[in-house]
Amino acid sequence: MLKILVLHGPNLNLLGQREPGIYGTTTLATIDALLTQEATLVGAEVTTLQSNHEGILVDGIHNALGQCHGLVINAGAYTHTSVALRDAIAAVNLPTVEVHLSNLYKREPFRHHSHIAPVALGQISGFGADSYVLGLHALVRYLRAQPDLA
Ligand code: DHK
Repeated sequence: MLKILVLHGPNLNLLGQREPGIYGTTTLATIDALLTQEATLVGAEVTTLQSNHEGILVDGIHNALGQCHGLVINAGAYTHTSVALRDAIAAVNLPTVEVHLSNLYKREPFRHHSHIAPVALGQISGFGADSYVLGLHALVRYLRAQPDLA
């Protein structure tokens, strides 16, 4: 069974009511339920962690070592600021897919740079809640292609 940790960064707990024109109306609980359901369909198990605190997200990444096969992360605004999250992902060396609800490249220039992207397998941005589902599937497909996990 593939085990995946899904991390949600700051302000994503407010999904559903937060700037719905940008982030949509789907709540975080609905996204987590959707991911749990999708994971089951592909023989994976998802654990989720949302925090508004950088250090808690760093701890979550560290705790995934030896427990999870890969990470899906929407680091929220920390995407653009956090060397600590980037270093945590590099340190555990777990395959990681970066996801965003909005299309970062259609938005303000400060959102165009990601500290996570250089340590991620790839990035999915702009498909709303589906970005998470696509990210989960991309990660599972990547992991299944690894000879030791197939
Ligand atoms: C979520 C946030 O909270 C923003 O800070 C990012 C991202 C974009 C998203 O689209 O999911 O800039």
